Amino acid sequence: MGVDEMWLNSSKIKDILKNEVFYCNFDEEDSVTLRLRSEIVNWLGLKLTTKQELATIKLEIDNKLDKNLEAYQIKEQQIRGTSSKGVLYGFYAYLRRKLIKLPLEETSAPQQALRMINHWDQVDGTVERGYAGESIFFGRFGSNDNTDKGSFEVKDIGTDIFRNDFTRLEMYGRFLASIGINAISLNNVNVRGLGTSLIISPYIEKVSEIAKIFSSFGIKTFLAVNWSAPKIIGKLSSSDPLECEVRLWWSKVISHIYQVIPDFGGFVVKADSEGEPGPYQYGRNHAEGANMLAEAFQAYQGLVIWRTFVYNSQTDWRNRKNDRAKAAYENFMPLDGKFAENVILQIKFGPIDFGVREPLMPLFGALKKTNQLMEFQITAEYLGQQIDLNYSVPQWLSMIHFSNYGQAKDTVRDNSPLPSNSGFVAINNVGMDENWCGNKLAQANFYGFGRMCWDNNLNAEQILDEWLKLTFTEIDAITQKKIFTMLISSNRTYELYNAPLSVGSMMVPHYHYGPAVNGYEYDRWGAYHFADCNGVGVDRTVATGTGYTSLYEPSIAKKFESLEEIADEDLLFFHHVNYNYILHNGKTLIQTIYDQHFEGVSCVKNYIKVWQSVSGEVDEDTYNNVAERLNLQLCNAQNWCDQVNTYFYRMSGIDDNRGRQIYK
Ligand code: GCW
Repeated sequence: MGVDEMWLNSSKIKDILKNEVFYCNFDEEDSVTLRLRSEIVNWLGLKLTTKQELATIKLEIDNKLDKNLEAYQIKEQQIRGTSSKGVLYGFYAYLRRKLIKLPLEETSAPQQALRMINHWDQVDGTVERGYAGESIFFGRFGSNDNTDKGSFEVKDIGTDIFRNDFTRLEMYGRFLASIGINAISLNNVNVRGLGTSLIISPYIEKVSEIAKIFSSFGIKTFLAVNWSAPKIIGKLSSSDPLECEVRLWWSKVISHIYQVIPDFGGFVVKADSEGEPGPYQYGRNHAEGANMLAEAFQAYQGLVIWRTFVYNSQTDWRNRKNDRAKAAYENFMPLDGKFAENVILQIKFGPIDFGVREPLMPLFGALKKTNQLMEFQITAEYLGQQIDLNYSVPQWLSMIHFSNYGQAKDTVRDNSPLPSNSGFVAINNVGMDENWCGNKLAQANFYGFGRMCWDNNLNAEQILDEWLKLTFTEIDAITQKKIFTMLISSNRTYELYNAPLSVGSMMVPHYHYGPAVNGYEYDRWGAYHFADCNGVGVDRTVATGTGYTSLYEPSIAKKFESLEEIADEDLLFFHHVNYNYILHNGKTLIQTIYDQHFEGVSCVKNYIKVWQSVSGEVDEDTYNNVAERLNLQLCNAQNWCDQVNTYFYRMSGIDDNRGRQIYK
């Protein structure tokens, strides 16, 4: 099997496109050239002139169409755009609509200005939290071990850290453009070893080759930086953002980057987080840190994307008043309005860390004077790592549509003072695996992320239906429905056996796959469940707990605070209750824990049966790939069920009222 091209892989499209490199030429301001062979144009049914083998098609750009410079209109077999990028998106929309047989008429503009992908790829070729093979950018090609991730010492071995597989990157760029992505950062936010030097020569010149490819698909390239770079690679004595020589060093580095990559996007910064250096080391706050970089970027319209994942990862578990969920809010809310216009805060959707159920991070809605990006994780670090089925779009959309401090139609965009500097960002799930994502069905998440950035009024069902029709063009409606049913329920299924009623954090430390009920309980990371013989859950109420509920708008705070009003599935994130506590579902807490875990296992058994019934209907590679992973998922679900149920039986001494197998 050759490299799969995600939704652009179906034989129908492939026959037409025959691996043709087709891209937009953005050189001319007011027109765009799509290089397409004549048979493609004929198949598309576009009214365009063609020339022998290769057709050069001039498409009209209409700036009056919409103020949004990425909008398109498909009408009377013409694609028009408010800019060349609009035409590019219009082209893919046309292709999509044609394949799923929708009317070839549409006017559309993206809802989110920034639609960004973060790679956590490292210069030694590994990918932090990557479950689909090695990095598509970097590899260990040098004769010596070119990085030492544990130390900040830089060993210079030249530029053979790059993979130079530009065919693959072209495919990737095409896929990204086809789902509307317009920004990408290439390297892990934990920037270590040689990775620190990507921003300077000779590495930045190689980055520019990659950036050129992405540029041709309308995508801006960003790099993650190490806050201490002035000390580490600049050999300065300090990285204090208020020191003149530090500011000068950064502005020189940034000005050089723009000489090499004129359309460079900017930096992504993880500072003062999980051991990474940051402005706190010098007694400066995050606004002082970010604004220092922003100033250097101003002349080039570059951006500083500053992450808010800042919490004390050295917590004393003995002190029940500590609450990691409050950390980002406490660090950043006092700085609202203090960030420069070209700074954007990148904020994880929930207050802990991409769990299968978390409430919305309370900074959303509360921040009104700071540009924002909502951060998602497509790579399923805590959600089954692309072994277990987990179509996460339903969960993401519920975060986007949760309204805190109401009114805003679009929480992120409408609360950002400069809406063009706001949007959604996600950690991607691709690597060198032939199907990019490890699990073929995990492509749905990547596709879905792009689509929800473009239009978050689409619902999870629509997006999934679209993806299935585009990806499995050959299968019949019944088979499609079967796969649909598996995927649409998969996030909930994972939740059933992973985290009882949103308690979270019962997974194997560091790896985050499989159960270890007390794995984090007596550790420094601030992720606890506080189970004892009387009950379980984290009391985050104002009345008796950490007071986290008060960070929300009063009507929401009241709902979370109150046992009568809180939804069952949110219960243990906010309250510590005893095992005989009766939930809204009419059952006790302990019985609900047992029932959910058994139900989770039985859902996975059912997925296996359904998948067996599609054998012969989907292609063999996909069939085997998913079948193998479903079997692993069943072991995982069973393991969770057995360990969690046994643990709570031993804690509570209460039997399952249906007498099912619980190991005692
Ligand atoms: O979820 C945690 C991950 C880390 C990651 C960190 C972050 C890149 O376990 O691997 O580091 O989040 O988001 O910075």
